[in-house]
Order: sequence, then structure tokens, then C-alpha cells
Amino acid sequence: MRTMQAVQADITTLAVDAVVNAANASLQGGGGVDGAVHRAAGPALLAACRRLDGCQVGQAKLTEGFGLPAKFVIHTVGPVWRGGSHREAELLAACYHNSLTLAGEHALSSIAFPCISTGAYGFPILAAAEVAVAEVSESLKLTRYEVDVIFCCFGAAELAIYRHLLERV
Ligand code: AR6
Repeated sequence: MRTMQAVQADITTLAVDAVVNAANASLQGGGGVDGAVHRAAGPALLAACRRLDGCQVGQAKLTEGFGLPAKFVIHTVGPVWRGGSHREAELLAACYHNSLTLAGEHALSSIAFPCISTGAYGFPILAAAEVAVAEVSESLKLTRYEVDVIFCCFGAAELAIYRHLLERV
């Protein structure tokens, strides 16, 4: 049975198989959720990331979780919002799709996503949540991956949006 749920939490506290990190192309750390993930995981995460040779927008790469309660971190790079006509939705969907593919390939049974691209990268939260829920439902339907998905919202407003969208799936 595969489930999708939204929770309000600091993603670094979740004891899931993998937490997804909203990183940048260098994979060298940054602010927002990326900064929180690196702080909680410890310096071994940065050392592991340095061996990955960066990551392109829409792609995803996996490391161990080191000091995190999560076993693994899936690093993905969301698109910067530039008005909506620069393939932002397609690239954001690719982040969710490729992260789930990695989870499936590693036989992970639970994965938590932050609201990728909706902080420093400026993607409007409602549009981003619609992409996230649609892409994850579609990917779970099309694959045999037995993975439970958590949409980890930092704030109450994001949580309300996800709960509303998930009721309609
Ligand atoms: N747990 C869960 N969600 C969080 C946490 C947390 N601990 N901290 C922030 N958020 P952002 P982006 C939420 O800016 O827009 C970094 O510098 C936050 O409220 O972290 O993809 C990277 O290195 C927002 O809803 O990621 C990149 O350069 C969401 O996470 C750039 O920012 C995403 O906000 C990526 O920007």
C-alpha cells in the first residue's frame, strides 16, 4: 500500500528512508532547507556531495544521511521561477519524478519532500504544490515502487494547500 500525506515539520527531524534536499547545482550546501540538512547531517555530507560532481536542474543524486535520522538524502535541484514560461513546471515535476525513481531503485519505503523551489527560488507555492501532487500520484501509478510519500511543509499555509490538494486525489 502506497500512501501520500502532508505534515508540518522540520524535514531534518523525520526518520524516513530518505529526505529530499532542495539543493543548488553545486551541491555544496546553501541556505533554507539545504542549510538545515547539511547542519543536521554534519560535515560528512558535504564531503560526500563533493564527490558527486554537481547536479543539473531537475536531476537527483543520492547520499547517505550521516547524522540525520533519515538513512539517505536525495539531493535535487529545482528550477528558479522566472515567470512560468521557462519550463519551470516541467523541471519541477522532473525533480519529484527523478527523486522517486532513485527511491525505487534503492528499494526505499519512505521518502519526504520539502516544497522544492518555493523558497529562495521563488516558485509560487500553490502552483508548485499542484505540480508536486500531480507528478507524485502519476509516478506512483506508473511504477511498482512501494514507497510512502510525505510532503513536508515548513509552514501552516503550505500544509493547508497540500491537505486540500490531497483530498482531491
Ligand atoms: N524543513 C522543511 N522545509 C524547510 C526547512 C526545513 N528545515 N527549511 C526551509 N524549508 P528553500 P529552494 C522550506 O529556499 O526554493 C538554498 O540556498 C521553505 O520554507 O530551502 O528550492 C539552496 O542551496 C520552503 O517552503 O529551497 C539553493 O541555492 C522550501 O523549504 C536554493 O536555496 C524550499 O525553500 C534552493 O531554493
